[in-house]
Amino acid sequence: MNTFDTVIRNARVVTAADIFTSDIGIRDGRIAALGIDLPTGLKEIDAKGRHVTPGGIDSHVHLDQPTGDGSIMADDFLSGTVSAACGGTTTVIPFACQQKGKSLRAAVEDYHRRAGQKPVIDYAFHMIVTDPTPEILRDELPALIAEGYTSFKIYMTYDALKLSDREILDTLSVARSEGAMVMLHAENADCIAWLTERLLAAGHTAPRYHATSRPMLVEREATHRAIALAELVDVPILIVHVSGREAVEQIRWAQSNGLKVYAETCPQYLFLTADSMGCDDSFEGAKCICSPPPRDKANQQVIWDGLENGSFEVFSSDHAPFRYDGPDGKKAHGEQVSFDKVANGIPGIETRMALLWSEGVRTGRITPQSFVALTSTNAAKLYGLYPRKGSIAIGSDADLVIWDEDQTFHLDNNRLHHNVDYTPYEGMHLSAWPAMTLSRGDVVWDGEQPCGDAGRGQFLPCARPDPAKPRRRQTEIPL
Ligand code: DUC
Ligand code: ZN
Ligand code: ZN
Repeated sequence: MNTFDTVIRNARVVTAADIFTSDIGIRDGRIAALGIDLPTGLKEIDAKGRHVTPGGIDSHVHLDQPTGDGSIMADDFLSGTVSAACGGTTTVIPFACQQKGKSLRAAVEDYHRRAGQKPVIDYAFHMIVTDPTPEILRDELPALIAEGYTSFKIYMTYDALKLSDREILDTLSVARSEGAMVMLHAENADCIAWLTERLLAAGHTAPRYHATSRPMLVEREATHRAIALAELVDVPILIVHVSGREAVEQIRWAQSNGLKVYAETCPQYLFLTADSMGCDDSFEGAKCICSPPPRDKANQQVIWDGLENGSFEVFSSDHAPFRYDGPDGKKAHGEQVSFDKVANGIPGIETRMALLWSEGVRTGRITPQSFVALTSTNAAKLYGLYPRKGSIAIGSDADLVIWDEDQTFHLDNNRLHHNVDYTPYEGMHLSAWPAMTLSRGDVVWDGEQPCGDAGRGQFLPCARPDPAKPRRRQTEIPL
């Protein structure tokens, strides 16, 4: 009788802590053994000479999320998860967004319907809290956290989404008492509105002015304020999509003063600049409109430094997929539309892992172990999925990536599987791509074809994350 369903032979196994050569024995979708010369499996995979990492956890993606501005996201839970799997990601955490005036539970139920029988890899949900009424804070939010939705995002900008400082305090307070992880989108709404009004009045409407309307200081100010609000409530927070130096400085200050402030960054802040949104007034720059906007080369270096020195816990894609051509995407309101009306977001779910392996690990900027921590393990811990996800350990799900580092190529959108008609990283030189992705032991990408069945992905209720525990400092404030 065969002991294992699958054995991966001679893998160069990478975890967040170690690198070692081992066979990986998989049974019933889980890692059952690590060792040399394991018994034969029903299926044998030769990984000699290849790094094998935990499958990626992309803990910041937007799939089939209603936008309310006339645009429609190009990827749903099928195309988005297929694309993720082909790029080495085996778990995604998209957002169930509350609509102001409606219940949070309705958003979660709607999102489960949207996922339906589509996902090819496992998934959990973050919530987005946009309307923290006393009832929602007292009843719905605690109940949803108890059911496994243990993280939520708060926006400090966008009229349809943002909370006031007072509402943020009330919501952080519930996160503290219920043990949830809070993600913050830190940009100052009034500064952006003021700048946008002036730019438009001066006729500066082209996509590139998106960056001018959201300079680094609006992110710095909001990051500082988010940290102060969290310090007041004594609750950990995670600042999402950090774009450059001034925000990193706020985060480093908080971390070095003992505050539990975690941070996420994304490929666009390593590989794009504000110039990617155009140096002239052509609409093409709309392809790279995202918030916060990419900055400049010096800020890219600060983000690299932060990945290296531990300022960042998470490297996610912030995949927010809109097509360039067609009636639903970047051109939903035509090419003459002002920058503030262009669908906001860029695709990146499939390219995240290979970009960081190629430009981070292969260049020696970060270690393979840091790569694993940043793309998988830390997200599993921060969002209550560890150790089922995020590791290569006995008992963990057999979510694995076998890396091909023999090929070098220029990225071409035609090789990607998302439903977007461009990639912001077109033409970039890559020196690694997943040779194979396994999700719970099933091959979902074989190096040439996606091969996971729709609906095989499982919903993952999340535990209350340890990193969300407050410091419980001594204070006279009745928290
Ligand atoms: N924030 C995100 O997290 N994604 C897309 C746009 C935005 O503002
Ligand atoms: Zn955001
Ligand atoms: Zn996002």
